[in-house]
Amino acid sequence: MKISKIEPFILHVPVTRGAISDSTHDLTHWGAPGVVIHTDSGLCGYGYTGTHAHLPTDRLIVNCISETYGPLLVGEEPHNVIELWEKLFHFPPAQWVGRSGITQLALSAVDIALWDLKAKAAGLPLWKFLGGSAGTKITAYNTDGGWLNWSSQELIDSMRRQVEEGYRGVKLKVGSPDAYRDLERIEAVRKTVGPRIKLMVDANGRWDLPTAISFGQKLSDYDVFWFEEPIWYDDLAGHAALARAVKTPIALGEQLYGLDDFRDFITAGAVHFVQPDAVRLAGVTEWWRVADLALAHHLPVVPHIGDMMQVHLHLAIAHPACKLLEYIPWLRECFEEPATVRDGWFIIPETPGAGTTLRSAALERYNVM
Ligand code: 0YR
Ligand code: MG
Repeated sequence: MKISKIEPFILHVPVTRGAISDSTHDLTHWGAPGVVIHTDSGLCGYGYTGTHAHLPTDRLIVNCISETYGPLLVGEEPHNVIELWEKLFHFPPAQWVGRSGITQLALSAVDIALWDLKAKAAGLPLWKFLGGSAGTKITAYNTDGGWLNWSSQELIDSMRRQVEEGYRGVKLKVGSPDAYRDLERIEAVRKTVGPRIKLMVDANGRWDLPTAISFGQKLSDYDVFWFEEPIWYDDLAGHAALARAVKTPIALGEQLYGLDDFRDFITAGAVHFVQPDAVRLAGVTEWWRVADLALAHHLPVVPHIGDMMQVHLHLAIAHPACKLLEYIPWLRECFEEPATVRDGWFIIPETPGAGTTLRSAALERYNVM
């Protein structure tokens, strides 16, 4: 099998109820810049990354895919994923400007498309190709019910609905200018969902260390399961200090771009729930290395799902460090086999590949290229 053509796309898909906010971002659409990798066998691999649907920035990503990586891929044997990953990651002109950010997001899309192809060529869903078993139970926790721009009443109504639907975990966005507002919302949500539901809070990197420490010390009053991205993403020493100062475990990883970053945070004791995202840290290849690293430190892996669950569901089923996976349904209608939750558990996908194959109707409707 040889790669014959690289076909980029950019999807912009509306989010829940028109607009959502966390402490740092306001979104109306989720972006999926990505690539279809065609082969001379007729098989196609699909891979994409996840963005806040800003077209000029998304164009930088697909430009990197098609102009920089494309010529390095055409004519190659797509089964050689690790070798191709190394070739792209270490391509000197790209490495000079990259190693994180846009080049990593572009490499993620390519790597995922290659794994999708590899699993399709084997006729297996990726989780099975990677050695996972069909009896694996992956619990869903819902992030799409706790946005910061919603009123307290909207928040409580949506949290109640999620518990009725069977979710065993819910995430609430915090990081408001007034931390007391966040504490009141946490108290109201804990009252609504009862004592048995996992309640996570996520500040999306907004606070400074003193605010995070004083806020973080109150979280155990509400049995908060984890405190996510409390302070600036790259502040390793700050996270380590916070982890020593508060009882609630720290979760992070969606803004880290590679194995070296995760090694430093993990060995510094600055993270407890490890949240690698395969669409942000250079694909399945790098994600698996990070998950193994976490496993070696006996830390749970709970992927951030910039892909809106598809490939991460396969990875979560296959990797022994994963038991819990985030749920956000924004892209569901785009896929041939969308990730689905029933009674709070993810259904095990059956279709060969990485779960990334797009419906042609979705490509027609949402492609903004
Ligand atoms: C919206 N999940 C997150 C969304 C999400 C963000 O900006 O991207 O909330 O990535 O933090 O845990
Ligand atoms: Mg987060």
